[in-house]
Amino acid sequence: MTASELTGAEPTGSTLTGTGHAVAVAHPNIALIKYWGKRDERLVLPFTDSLSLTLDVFPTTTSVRLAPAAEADAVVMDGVPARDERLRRVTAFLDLVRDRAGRRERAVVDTRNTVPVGAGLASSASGFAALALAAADAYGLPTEPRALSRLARRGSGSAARSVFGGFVVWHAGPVDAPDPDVASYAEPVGDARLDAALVAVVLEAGPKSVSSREAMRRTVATSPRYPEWVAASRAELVRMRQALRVGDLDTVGGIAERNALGMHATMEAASPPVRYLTDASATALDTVRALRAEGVGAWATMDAGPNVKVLCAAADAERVAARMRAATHARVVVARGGPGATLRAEAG
Ligand code: 2P0
Repeated sequence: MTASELTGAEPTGSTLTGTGHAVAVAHPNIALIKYWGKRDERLVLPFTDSLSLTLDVFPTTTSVRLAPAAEADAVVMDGVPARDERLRRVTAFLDLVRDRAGRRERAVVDTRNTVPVGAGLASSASGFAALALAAADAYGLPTEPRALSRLARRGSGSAARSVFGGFVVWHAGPVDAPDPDVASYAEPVGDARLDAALVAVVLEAGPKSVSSREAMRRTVATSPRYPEWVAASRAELVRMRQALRVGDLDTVGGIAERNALGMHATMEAASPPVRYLTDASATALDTVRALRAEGVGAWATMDAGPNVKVLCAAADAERVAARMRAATHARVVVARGGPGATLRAEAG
């Protein structure tokens, strides 16, 4: 079912400002230094800077079409009408766009993911990056990348990073910034010199039991380890940027794995504990360690789900993928650095 069929809304033509209809594509990103915890929930301002690689797999394609006659937004995700929390988040995001654009028209949103939704493979990053670009273009807001990154952040923190391709850093912004919303955005790590791959081991494709939003909240509020992780993460980001500059994969990988394990240890110390990693994750982690013991540069990172992503040199990716497949019997996908969010020309 398409969103237009759902509402019966007729497609609109171009409007006074904004194109009235836009289609955008964005890719997920995987953080090597994680974002975990908000200092401001409404503005989605993180406690720490984070650093990621945008992937060249699992794109999300999102169409936003203004529907002046409609009384409510209609949102279809992968052919299914969105309801409850998912619908509420998209509508709240469109309300922000409408507010900024001084517009009132509701919209028909049709979004197609190629990544399992809600399984720690960053569908909200590609999803809100694509939605931000398509909605900004359709409603006539600036689509300049930094402004877009700030806007995407309001939908989902990690989406701020998917606006850009390759290695990306998201600045938390100074706590005493005159306008903290303006001070928190992502930008490319322009001087990164690393030909890396991320091998995604898809152990589970179902939705997670605790949303990352709730898990972050619980971690910040109750984990005695959180302040220690924040301090470590800040130091690790500085060292990782240096290592990226000189193409030192061993250092980048070592920091990334420690940062991810530290994040999971921190949330497991929350009350009640948040545990995303499973026995299958542990098997994957053991395989990564075994590869390293054999002299293959491979390091693991895990997000809000059991899936394991393995960072390695691009030249080692197929070998690493074969080992991960053999050890876990899971679907394994090799990803490289991918592009930032783009508009598709055929919308009109
Ligand atoms: C990250 N994750 O840096 C971290 C690491 C998961 C683990 O960003 O609440 O969907 O919408 O801002 O961006 C996933 O959280 O959270 C995430 P919200 P988001 O990639």
